[in-house]
Amino acid sequence: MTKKCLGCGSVLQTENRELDGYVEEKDYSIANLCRRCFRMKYYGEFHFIERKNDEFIDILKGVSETNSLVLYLVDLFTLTNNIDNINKYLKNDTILVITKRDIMPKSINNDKILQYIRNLNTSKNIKDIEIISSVNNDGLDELYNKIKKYQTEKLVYVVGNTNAGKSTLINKMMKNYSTTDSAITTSILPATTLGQMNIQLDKTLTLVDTPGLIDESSFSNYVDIKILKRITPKKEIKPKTFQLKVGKTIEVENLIRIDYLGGNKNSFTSYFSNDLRINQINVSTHKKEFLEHEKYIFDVKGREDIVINGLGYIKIVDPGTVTVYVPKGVSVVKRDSLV
Ligand SMILES: Nc1nc2c(ncn2[C@@H]2O[C@H](COP(=O)(O)OP(=O)(O)OP(=O)(O)O)[C@@H](O)[C@H]2O)c(=O)[nH]1
Ligand SMILES: [Mg+2]
Repeated sequence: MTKKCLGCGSVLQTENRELDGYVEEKDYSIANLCRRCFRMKYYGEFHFIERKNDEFIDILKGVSETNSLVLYLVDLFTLTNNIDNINKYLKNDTILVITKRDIMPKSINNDKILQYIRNLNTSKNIKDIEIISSVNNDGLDELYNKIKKYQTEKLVYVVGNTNAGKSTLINKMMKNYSTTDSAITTSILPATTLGQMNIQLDKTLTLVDTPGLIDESSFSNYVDIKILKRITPKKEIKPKTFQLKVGKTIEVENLIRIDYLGGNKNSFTSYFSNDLRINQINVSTHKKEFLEHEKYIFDVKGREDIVINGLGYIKIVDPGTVTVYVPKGVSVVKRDSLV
């Protein structure tokens, strides 16, 4: 009989240490974690995994053949108007769960976030929305009640992009609402969960953890683990406001840069991990490395955010023209301001 890793859901195997689920032969009979999960959990050692999204899409297709309720998790920090793209694969009733509320400033009103999402005209499958923080336990009772309200079968699938916080939520729900705990591996790395895992909360509810969709346009795919740790916010973000005249630029270390090219004196507020150094300099003195980046030009109508996928965003109050330089492959989009 095959055995699964309780951390990532991959099938345990002793043949190939390069593949998912590897354990040493001598440990197989007692192991309940693969080597990768074991090293992550007990030694904080990270190991990037290459993943193809075909697998994720196959899982969604499988889910769409059931009548189960789906929890679709979206990280508030990376919220943009393409959150609905998962619905081309799913027709199940869905609760949209916006995660990691704790890292966003309290000054952002939850009603404003809900309004932003409603304005997107998301698909009819989305029956309800809940904004949560698994870390602070915000919104979890409300989410639990909504699951009970909309649930049609025992199985409820938890899906979303990698790093959205699926496994963290399930661990927390087990802690809160079950007599047993789960210890699914969670980490800042993309693709931590590698296989489906059924986690039974009680007799009537089993949550199914799934591997996430890798968002290839996220910053997290273009940096090493050291930088990934720094760009990932751990605490409530402290926004920084700059009053800029044309010809000035804001740089976030040597990661990205935003030049102010046209408009009156304008207010820019940055929302990035507190660990990152953000400076205002003259456009003409920018660092050379930025020349390797991809360049995007935006005409801002005012009260809009420029979102750099996976890194953060800048709110711009008045109309103007900006140029944004980001590593090639990272997406940059404009949205109505969240605040
Ligand atoms: N600040 C904060 N961090 C969170 C929260 N939920 C999850 N995280 C962090 O986000 C990262 C990803 O969490 P996971 O639970 O592993 O995400 P996942 O969706 O299961 O990711 P994959 O398994 O790769 O698909 C981890 O570093 C978590 O600690 C939250 O509510 N607040
Ligand atoms: Mg996971």
